[in-house]
Amino acid sequence: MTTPAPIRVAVTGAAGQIGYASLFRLASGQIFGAHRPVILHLIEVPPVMAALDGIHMELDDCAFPTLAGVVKCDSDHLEEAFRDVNFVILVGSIPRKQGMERSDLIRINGPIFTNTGKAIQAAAAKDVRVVVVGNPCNTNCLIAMSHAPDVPRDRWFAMTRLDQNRAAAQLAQKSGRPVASVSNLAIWGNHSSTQYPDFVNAKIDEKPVTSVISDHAWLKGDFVSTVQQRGAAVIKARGASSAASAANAALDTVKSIITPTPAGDCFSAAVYSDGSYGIESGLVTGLPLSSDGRNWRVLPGFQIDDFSRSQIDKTVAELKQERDTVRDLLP
Ligand code: NAX
Repeated sequence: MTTPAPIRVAVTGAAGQIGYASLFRLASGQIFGAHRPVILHLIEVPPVMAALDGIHMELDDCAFPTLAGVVKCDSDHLEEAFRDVNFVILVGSIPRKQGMERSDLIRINGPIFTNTGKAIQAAAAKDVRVVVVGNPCNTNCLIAMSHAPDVPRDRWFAMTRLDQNRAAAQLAQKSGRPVASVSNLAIWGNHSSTQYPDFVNAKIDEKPVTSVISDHAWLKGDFVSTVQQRGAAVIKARGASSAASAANAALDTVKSIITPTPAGDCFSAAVYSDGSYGIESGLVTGLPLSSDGRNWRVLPGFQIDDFSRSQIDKTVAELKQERDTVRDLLP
């Protein structure tokens, strides 16, 4: 059997908590298959480059048969960093600190994504796909893609998968069913406390969640708010923000993009809106998606009742506000 060409995967913020928790699974063959060699491009800010040497040693020490190479680059040399990469996971950014407003974070992290978008356009492989994790991920994705107009819009994703996974876990626990029985679970809007985890269209054992869980007040109340506030709850309990679960969700996103979505199911990611479901076009918003393994589409036919509409409108309004905050960063 001939060995397939290696896939090049770049991770920014590679020495941070999410980066570190992602690299070993990317290198191990779990994500792209046991026979697909992987070359990792590890990207960090210059003061943190020494830490990448240690991570490189650890990757070597795993002796993964699928790891075909490691490229280390600092963020002052982004074109070199993204040279010929097929997948990019953009984690590198400053996490929100206590007392920091969301608008402060946008102004600090937004500029990182202008240069990143330009460098991806200049250097990445023609088939590049990009998953933005660094917050505010929807708006950062919008900034990066706006600076890479030659990279088709359907290659850009912002991560709402952690929210999908969190929501699935809550529904499974409430219904007493295994998490694998939960399907068709969409996250609408922004990856923030306004996001809407859609229980109306979700299913448990192929049946509508609303018919399996009779406590509809819980669905509209605690369920939605628990998912919206889960990141803050993890920080409070752990003293640090979600890391392994966030890395897991980033890798789930990659797998969902490259794997056909089962019939009757969807996966959640934020993508460039085309006006579907009455959401203004030109925003990066969470939508229900389906992939055939190469291309994806927004799934039609999701039922939007009055409750869902009001939730979606609220989170989309926040996305518009974020876009307006960074207008000067959008060419
Ligand atoms: P860490 O502070 O542990 O790691 C971030 C890393 O990025 C650091 O090592 C830093 O040196 C590096 N970095 C900063 N600027 C960079 C640049 N310009 N180029 C390359 N690297 C750069 O944070 P971590 O916990 O890993 O979180 C990273 C980002 O993910 C944050 O923005 C965080 O808010 C976001 N998250 C997004 C989630 C999502 O669901 N979309 C959930 C988890 C997480 O909160």
